[in-house]
Amino acid sequence: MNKCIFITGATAGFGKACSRLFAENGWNLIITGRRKERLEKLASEIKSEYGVDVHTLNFDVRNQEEVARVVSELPQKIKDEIGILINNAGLAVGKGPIDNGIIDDWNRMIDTNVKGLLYVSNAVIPFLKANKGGHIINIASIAGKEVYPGGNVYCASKHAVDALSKAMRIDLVSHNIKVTNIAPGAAETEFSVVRFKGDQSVADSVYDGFDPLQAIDIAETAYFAATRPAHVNLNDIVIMPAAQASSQVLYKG
Ligand code: NDP
Ligand code: 8X3
Repeated sequence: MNKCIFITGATAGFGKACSRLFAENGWNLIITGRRKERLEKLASEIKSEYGVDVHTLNFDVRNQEEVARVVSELPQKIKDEIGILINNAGLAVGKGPIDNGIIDDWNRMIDTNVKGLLYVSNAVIPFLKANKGGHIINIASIAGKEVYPGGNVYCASKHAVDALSKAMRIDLVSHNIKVTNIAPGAAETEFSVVRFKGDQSVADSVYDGFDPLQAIDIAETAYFAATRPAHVNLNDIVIMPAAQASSQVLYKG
């Protein structure tokens, strides 16, 4: 397996934790996100802490032309080393009944979580094929397995990710490309601050009274999946806080 990993959404949360963990284990990185300053700060920290190569790509996954152009401009030497793609960039925007839905919120979720994942995959898969194999790890959600009140469009977008993981596995098996779907429950990242549009107290209340997952838990899961022997693939991993029995059942003592 080539030791360069392409991680979307590395400026925060799961993507940032994956970047650090893979680098700590000797992987060169291509890390992406819209917030350029954060990306470059992370790259420089990782380079000095772990001595690996880090390439930053600054794009919005919703912009197909930009995704295709920026990825195609990577130096050939780096393209030749890509072995893993983690499709992580994503978000929820708002939570409430569908009849009060805000069209712009719906578009942001579908354009980012579904179309963005497709655009990045479309740009990167040719390199995995050229490199005679690889691994795609899609970050889905418990919201892609279940539907909960007010989750409508976010849940639909993550059900789409779940379906795309299955479809990619079928379509790419003959190219020696593994596909793993990771479906986390509640994890404390910037996810809820984004979902509740900057309202920190509502975001904090999501995690009150129980121990949520942390970004490192997802990074360790992705790393475990990525480091199985060549003949083994983990197709689908649901990872939940111990206190969360389902998307709606959270035990808060
Ligand atoms: P964070 O908000 O902490 O991180 C999200 C990352 O996605 C950021 O790096 C952000 O970068 C990037 N991103 C968002 N929109 C875009 C865009 N349009 N273009 C490029 N990058 C984008 O959230 P998490 O780490 O929690 O979320 C990561 C993934 O995990 C998401 O797909 C989310 O749906 C999923 N997930 C999260 C769970 C949770 O409870 N936290 C549970 C289950 C799944 P930037 O803003 O700099 O572009
Ligand atoms: C994020 C987890 O339960 O808020 O995907 O949908 S949840």
